[in-house]
Amino acid sequence: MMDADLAERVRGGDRRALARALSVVENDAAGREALLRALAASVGRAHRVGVTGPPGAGKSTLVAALATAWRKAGRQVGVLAVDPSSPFTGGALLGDRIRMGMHAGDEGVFIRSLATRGAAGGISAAAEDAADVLDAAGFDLVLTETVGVGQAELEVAEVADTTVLVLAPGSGDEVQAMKAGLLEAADVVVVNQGDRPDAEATRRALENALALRDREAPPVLVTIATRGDGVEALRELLDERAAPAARAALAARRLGRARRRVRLEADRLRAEAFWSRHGTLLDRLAGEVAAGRTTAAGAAARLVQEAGR
Ligand SMILES: Nc1nc2c(ncn2[C@@H]2O[C@H](COP(=O)(O)OP(=O)(O)O)[C@@H](O)[C@H]2O)c(=O)[nH]1
Ligand SMILES: [Mg+2]
Repeated sequence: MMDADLAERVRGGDRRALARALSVVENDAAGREALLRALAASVGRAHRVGVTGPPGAGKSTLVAALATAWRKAGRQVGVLAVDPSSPFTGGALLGDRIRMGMHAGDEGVFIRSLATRGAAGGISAAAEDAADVLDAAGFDLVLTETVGVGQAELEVAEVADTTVLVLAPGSGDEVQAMKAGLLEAADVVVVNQGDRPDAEATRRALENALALRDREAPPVLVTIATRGDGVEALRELLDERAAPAARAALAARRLGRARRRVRLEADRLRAEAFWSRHGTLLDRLAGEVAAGRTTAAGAAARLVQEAGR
C-alpha cells in the first residue's frame, strides 16, 4: 500500500488502515516519516490527555470510565496504553484490555498498546507519533495511559495537552509522585478509589502541598472509577481545557511541544551526520581510551575539537 493511500484511508476512518499506520510509526519503519507528513495537515483537532500515576491507582479503570462518558457525549476516543518499562506487550496490558472490554465492538473507541522498539527519541516520541495518527483519524480524544512514576512516564506525560495524575488514597503514592516531579507536571490531580475512608484526607493533603507552589494549583478531584462516580465532573473539567476559551493556552503548549520535537529530530540528524563523518577519528581515539592512554571524557573533548577544525 502506498503511503498516500494509507494516509487517505486513515483519514477516512478505516480501522484496519489505522492499525497498520500505528505499526508503521511504532516500528520506525522507512514509511514513518512519509506517513506522518501525509497526515500532518489533519493533525491538531484532538484533545490529548495523558493519564499517569503509580500502578494500581486505577488509571485503566478511569480511562475506561472516561471513554464511556465521552462516548455518551458522542465523541470518538482513542486510547494508547504505554508501558515504558517493558518493551514488549506484557501481562499488565492484558489486564487493561479486559478492563476496556466493555468497549469491544464499538467503532468509536480504539485501543492500542504501544511497544517501544526502535522508536527514534524513545517512548515519548513513539507515543506522540501514535497520537498524531489517532488525531488524524478523527478521534476527538486521545487518552494515553502510562504505567509508573519514573522519568519515562514524565516524558510521556509531557507530550499531552493535558496531564492527569491519578493517585490512590493513603498509599504514600503522593509522596513518591512529588519526588518524581509528577505533581509538577499535573494539570489535574485525581484521587481515585474515593470509596476508601482516607480519600478525603489525601485530597486535603494534596491541596495543601499544591498551594505551597508559586504557580496556579491544579484542581484535585475525587473519583470512584469502578462506579463512575466523579467521572462526569472530570470529563467536564477536561473538556473545558480544550474549549475555545482555553485555546491560547493550548496553542502555547503545542508550540512548546513542537519545539521539543523539532529539537529532538535535529539532534538525531546532527548526530548521524557527525558520526558518518568522524567514524575514523572515533576509532582512533577509542583505541587510545582502551589502551589506557586517555580517558573517555578526554577523548571526547579532543574529538569535538578536531572535528570542528
Ligand atoms: N475500591 C476501588 N477500587 C478501584 C477503583 N478504581 C479501580 N479500582 C481497582 O483497583 C485495581 C487497579 O485498577 P487499574 O485500573 O488496573 O489501575 P492502574 O494500574 O492504575 O491502571 C483494580 O482491581 C480496580 O478494579 C475505585 O475507585 N475504588
Ligand atoms: Mg493500567
